[in-house]
Amino acid sequence: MSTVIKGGTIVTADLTYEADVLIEGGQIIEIGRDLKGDEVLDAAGCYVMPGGIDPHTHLEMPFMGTYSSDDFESGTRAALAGGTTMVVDFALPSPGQGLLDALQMWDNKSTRAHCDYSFHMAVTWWSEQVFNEMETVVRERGINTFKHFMAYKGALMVNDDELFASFQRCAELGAMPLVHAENGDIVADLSARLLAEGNNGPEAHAYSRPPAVEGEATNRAIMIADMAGVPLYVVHTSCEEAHEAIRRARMQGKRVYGEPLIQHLTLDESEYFNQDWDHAARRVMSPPFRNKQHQDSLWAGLQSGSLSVVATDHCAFSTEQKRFGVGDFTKIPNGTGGLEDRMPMLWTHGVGTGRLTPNEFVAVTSTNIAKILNCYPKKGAVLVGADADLVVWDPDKEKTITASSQQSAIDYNVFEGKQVKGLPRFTLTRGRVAVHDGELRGQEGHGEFVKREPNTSVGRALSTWKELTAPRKVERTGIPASGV
Ligand code: DUC
Ligand code: ZN
Ligand code: ZN
Ligand code: ZN
Repeated sequence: MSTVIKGGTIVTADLTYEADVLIEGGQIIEIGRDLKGDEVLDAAGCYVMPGGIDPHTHLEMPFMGTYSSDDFESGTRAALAGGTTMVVDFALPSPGQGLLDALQMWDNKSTRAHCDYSFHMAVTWWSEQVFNEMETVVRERGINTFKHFMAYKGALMVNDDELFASFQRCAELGAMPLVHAENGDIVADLSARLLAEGNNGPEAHAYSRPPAVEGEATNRAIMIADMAGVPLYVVHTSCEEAHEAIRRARMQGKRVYGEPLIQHLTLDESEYFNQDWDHAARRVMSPPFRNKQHQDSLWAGLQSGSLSVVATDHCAFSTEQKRFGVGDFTKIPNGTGGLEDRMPMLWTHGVGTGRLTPNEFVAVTSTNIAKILNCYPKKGAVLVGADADLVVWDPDKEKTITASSQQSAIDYNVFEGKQVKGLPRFTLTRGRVAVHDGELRGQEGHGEFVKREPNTSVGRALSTWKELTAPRKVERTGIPASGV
């Protein structure tokens, strides 16, 4: 059976043109005028774009004494409702647990996915076992990205020696390290001090993680990656200090990528102040929301290309879970949702305001990350032979975001009451219509794991540091006698 998307305007990261798209066997088989198919999807007045890719989700993640509330079923259903057709989640070993063991757990969780998905592998501790298993993860499991937490001291955090060892291993394997860049030692110190002073509310979470904490760690990670000769992807870039480090590195020719979240682009630190406890706690995530200047910096980064990708870090906790932290902000589970709202919110606040063109929108929601993660043009493209992961986007369709109509399993939405203009008319996952005019027709278990090959550009065209500092044998005379 074939499907034709008729009468729309195709928008890719670099082209805008009118054409129909013919789909069969889950792939795009033809692009052109007046195409015919068994099933016809009317795209008049709409943009036909690559489905969104959210490279940063935490579905059913064990974290801070609980599990994030959206699993692969509700999470990918939310994704499709908002025009996202692929998610990349983090397989997270607890310290001491093997990588392959953790991966097995994520394989089991992901069987219910409605759309395609991939994993990043987290390195939460370091040992010969981790070193060895990294090779299997890359070569046999098709995972070419390794995530490192520079924060969450005493839990997930790895130190500089571990970062350096793991980054070098990534370089050998053609993999790319990712970092959660916050200085975990300083966060722990500031948190203890705030609590001791009686500052225990959710606003103290923001005080404990100022922009300098993120800027320092981002700079450090960039330098360590440079010394290891490997590219670097910085997740949830939230402030000017971190953006500045990334911008500078890129101007120096380093392959460093920054990923702002839709939450940081559109919500600011006022969410923590003059609000009731639940409102503020529901917005506790790391890094925290920032002020307007930082938001402007992130938008400028997307416009200029110094920041590459917009993600969500979707990690949803219910109000009940958030209340674990009443009386101690360090026990509020960190995380916010956004999977369903990323595309409509970015369209509304990016394209709708003139800050982004539709082509730039496609680049930062789909195509750039498909290239960075090495799954382009299977994903992130409207091309013959690509997977038919597509969104037929109606730029005139409007709604008010509200928890009562969302797909996510939690009882609130951080974007509650926000008006969006620009929503999917259809979302297709490998040719299957999963959303039609707001009506969901997802299929549990339809999602498949997307393998990603090692990256051949890794380790090349990076720093000259290795040559400059390689030990050289020095012939020296006149060495004074020791022990004088
Ligand atoms: N930040 C969050 O807010 N939640 C999940 C993990 C993270 O780094
Ligand atoms: Zn993080
Ligand atoms: Zn995260
Ligand atoms: Zn219709």
